[in-house]
Amino acid sequence: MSDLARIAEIADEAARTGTAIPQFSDEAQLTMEQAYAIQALSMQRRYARGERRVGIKMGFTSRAKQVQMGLDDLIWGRLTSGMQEEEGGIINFSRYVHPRVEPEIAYLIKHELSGNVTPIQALAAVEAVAPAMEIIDSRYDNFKFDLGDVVADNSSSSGFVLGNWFPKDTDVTNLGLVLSIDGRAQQIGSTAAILGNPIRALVAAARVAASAGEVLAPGDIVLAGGATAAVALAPGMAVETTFETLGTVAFNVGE
Ligand code: 0L1
Ligand code: MG
Repeated sequence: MSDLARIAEIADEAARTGTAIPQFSDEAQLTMEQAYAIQALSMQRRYARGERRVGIKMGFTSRAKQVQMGLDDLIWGRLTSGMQEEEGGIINFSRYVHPRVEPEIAYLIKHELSGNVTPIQALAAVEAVAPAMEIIDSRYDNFKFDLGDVVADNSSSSGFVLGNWFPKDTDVTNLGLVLSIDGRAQQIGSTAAILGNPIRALVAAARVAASAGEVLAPGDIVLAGGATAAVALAPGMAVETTFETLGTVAFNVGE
C-alpha cells in the first residue's frame, strides 16, 4: 500500500468511526496534489462500501469562513449519499467528531458542466436552487489543520441538509439569512458573502471538478460554501436557518 493510500485509510477510518486523529502535517506537510490524491483515495473506500457520489462542496468561499479558520484558498470536497441528513429530522451526533453547521446555497445540476465556464454558462446548466445547511466536521484533534490536512479530510465534508428546490431563475445573489440555535440567532448574513455571488462558487466547482478529471453531472448537487462562520453543534440543539424568500431549513441534534 502506498503512503498516500495509507493516509487515505486513516482519514477514512476517522470519518467512518467519528474518531479524532492528529493532523498529518504534524509529521510532514502534504502538497495540494498529494492532499487531493488522498481525498480521492479515501472517497474510493466509501464508494466501495456502497455510498454514491452525489456532488461536490466548495469551501472557504466566504471571508467569514476564511477568517474563522485562518486559511484563504478555495477548497473542495465530494458529497456522498451517506452524508445527506433529512430536513426536519434528527441527526445522530455520535456519528460526528465535533460537528459545526453553516448556511449554504445548493445547486442541482441539469446539464453536464466542467472546466472553464462563465457564470451565464454555469447558470444555464442548473436545474434548481435550494437553501441548505452543511454540517462540517474536521476529523482532526481540536478542529486544527493546515490546508493540506483539511483537503485530505474531504474538506471537512460530513453532512448536509437541503430545503425545498426552487426554479433556477430564483434570485439567490443577496438573500438575508439567520442561523438560529434553540430559537436564538447565532449568525446573521447574506448569500452575497459567498464569493460576492454564489454562482461564482458553481463556476469554481466546474473548474475544480475538471482538474480532478470529473464533471458536474445531471442530478449532482453543488454546495456553494458557507455564508457565515460555522457554529458548533451539541446534542439537544434545535438548528434552523431562515433564508429571505427561500424559507427555512431545520434539523435537531440527537445523541
Ligand atoms: O467552507 C467550508 O466548508 C470549509 C470546510 C473546511 C474547513 C472547516 O472545517 O471549517
Ligand atoms: Mg461549507
